[in-house]
Amino acid sequence: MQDRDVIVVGAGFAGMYMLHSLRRLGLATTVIERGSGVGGTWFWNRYPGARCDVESMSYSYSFSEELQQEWVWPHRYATQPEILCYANHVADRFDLRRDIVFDTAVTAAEYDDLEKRWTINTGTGETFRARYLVMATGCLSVPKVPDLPGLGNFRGRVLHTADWPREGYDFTDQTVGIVGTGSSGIQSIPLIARDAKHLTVFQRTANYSIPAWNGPIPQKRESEIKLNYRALRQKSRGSYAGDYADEYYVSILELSPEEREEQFERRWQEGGFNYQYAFADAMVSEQANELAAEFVRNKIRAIVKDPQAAEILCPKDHPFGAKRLCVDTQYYETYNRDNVSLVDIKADPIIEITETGLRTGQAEHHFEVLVLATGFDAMTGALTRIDIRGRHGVLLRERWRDGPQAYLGVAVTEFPNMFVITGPGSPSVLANMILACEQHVEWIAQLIEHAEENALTAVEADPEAQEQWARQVTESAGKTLYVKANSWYLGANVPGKARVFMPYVDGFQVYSQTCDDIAKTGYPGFHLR
Ligand code: NA7
Repeated sequence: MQDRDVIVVGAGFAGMYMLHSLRRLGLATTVIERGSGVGGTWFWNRYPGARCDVESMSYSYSFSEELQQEWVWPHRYATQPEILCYANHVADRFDLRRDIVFDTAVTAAEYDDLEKRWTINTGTGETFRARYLVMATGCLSVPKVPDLPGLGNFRGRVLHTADWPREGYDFTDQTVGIVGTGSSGIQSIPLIARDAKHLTVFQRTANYSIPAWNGPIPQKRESEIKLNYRALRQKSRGSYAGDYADEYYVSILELSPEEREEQFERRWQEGGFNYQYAFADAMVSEQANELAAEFVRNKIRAIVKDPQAAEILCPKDHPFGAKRLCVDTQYYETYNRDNVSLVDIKADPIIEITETGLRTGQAEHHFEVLVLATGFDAMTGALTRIDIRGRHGVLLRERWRDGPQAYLGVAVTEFPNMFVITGPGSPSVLANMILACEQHVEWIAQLIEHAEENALTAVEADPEAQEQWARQVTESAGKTLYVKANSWYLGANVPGKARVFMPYVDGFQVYSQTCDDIAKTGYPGFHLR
């Protein structure tokens, strides 16, 4: 049994910075990581085409001026190998590895109310004890394998985008089927199609995707950003999405039809999330949203030569942006290739996976490799699959059966001294994740420092404060169009999961300010014992 001040679970971007911050406080900290390396989500998601959808000079740590000045991002949106290389550089630069235990999955954690200690059990049999437990387990870290009848009968190779072989996979001359057209499907389809003999895409829900227009970052642009990095990071921290791009400066409904087309075209040409975040009314007005959506549909119709395929690819059953927007490179163009076919499994659902492919109501499809780009048990999956027991043995999974509740998305009643980074009820996936992680890490470190200085033995969220926070998160989301899609934001992609909108939608800047105010005023909403 190892005794530590703090155990951090997960060595992704949140866990690495948490370790660095706790060391600065002089606290004995160990990070426990399931993988054999750092990087979290970016360690596991190695599928072809995996890259971030926030610009890399923004989607990177801001806590060290030296680090952000010295690191060179080769592309506007970095690839998974580039991001993993960065994560490894950070681990080396700040000498983090000596306090990370790799290849070790946390299986259970239990709080002892008398001792005021957490006991943490792992899959390797090693046990740890700590005064504080920080869950840096990530929002998108538990792959969701769909419950497709007959999946076990398939004789070819099955690959999940979020659990990709480390050595990669060569699709050359292979026939491939892919299920799933979220970000992972949309990023990988063009590259699989390039190598495979034939690719069949099985699409249940069409998604909105905006071109990335990715490419090398021009030297001049890089120098400008580096010269102004501090100010740009400040701007990001004061923004809705934790990014320095200008946002919410145009209301679609206030524009004339000509101005509207011009604005939509401009954002389309800028690429990526600018298309969503430029418009103040895109996620609150159905009418505005429909105009933005129809512009994208018309782009799809113009790119995809087969009109029938184009219509299948046009999303019509949910508002633009209500499922996470995708950012692509040559996605729609891929459907103009001779070796790619598209099957609409909403119209003609999958009946079963067979030994050599799959069968829908109307046809039999054969392929050698099946790619599942079917997403994650998002936001809560990594927490509920661990047996986390708080005071009196209460199980977190049970407490969250009807939907997760966490005060500020950070702390849970009955689970003292446990903190969750980018947990449900915080901006998390609606913000630039790295900045969101930094904000949480700094705030949690400050709270732990406060507890240490004041000789507090237990910090716990008040049940009423937690209840009220959860209510506010739900009410705010209910005023937007985010709730009008069966998305993983709502847990709708996991059968049996409570349908609760999990991210905080009022903006990263409002959220950070609220957290700061709470810290400054003696932590109302927490019991400090
Ligand atoms: P997503 O966005 O959850 O996409 C999963 C896709 O898989 C989506 O198209 C689903 O269709 C489809 N899916 C899931 N289960 C099934 C079954 N049983 N049958 C058919 N199709 C299915 O996951 P991603 O990995 O692409 O992206 C997750 C996030 O990672 C992304 O938003 C970025 O933030 C990075 P559905 O829409 O449910 O009809």
